[in-house]
Amino acid sequence: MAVVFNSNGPQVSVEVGEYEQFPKNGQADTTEKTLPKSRHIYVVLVGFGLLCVLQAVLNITLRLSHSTTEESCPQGWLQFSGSCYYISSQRRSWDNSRQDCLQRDADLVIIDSRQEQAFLTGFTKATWIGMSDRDHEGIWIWVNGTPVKKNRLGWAPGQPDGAFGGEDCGDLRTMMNFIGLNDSNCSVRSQWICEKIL
Ligand SMILES: [Ca+2]
Ligand SMILES: [Ca+2]
Repeated sequence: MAVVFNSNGPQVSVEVGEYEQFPKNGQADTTEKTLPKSRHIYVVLVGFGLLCVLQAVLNITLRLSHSTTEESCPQGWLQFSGSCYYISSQRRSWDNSRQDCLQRDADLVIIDSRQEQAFLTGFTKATWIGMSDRDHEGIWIWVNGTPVKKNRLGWAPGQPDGAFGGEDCGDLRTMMNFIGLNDSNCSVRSQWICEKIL
């Protein structure tokens, strides 16, 4: 009897001990859980606030960069792929055309690609562009000193032909059966295209 009672005694006391500890732990857990929850909400709110600030900064910088690229070309100039183009309505010699471009903080157009050539084709029947072979006959140089890559651009049929005892200045033609680059007499009066790189 006494042994059983004794052996049950510790069991009971252990059970009681466990029951007593459970609610304590449970209470402790709930109080510990509510604190991190409020901290969690605080962190989320601060994070959200920071995201809003970031978004606002991004919007402002995007609008600024967008507006600067939009306003970069002077009025009356065309924009294409990072350059501004002025197409004259007057007609002048190649040298006087270039002078006009230089006065506009630009130079006669340098055509770097077939895409650029395609964009500039069709505005006029003939327009001066910034290439010549004055220094060495047959060696075409752009106004910035770089060589003209003849095969990368589209020449008008049979051009350059150095007709009429030498044609040292380049123009761009858009005429019936005569579309593309051509060499022409530098003193001929033509329209011209200035290019300003953004
Ligand atoms: Ca160009
Ligand atoms: Ca020619």
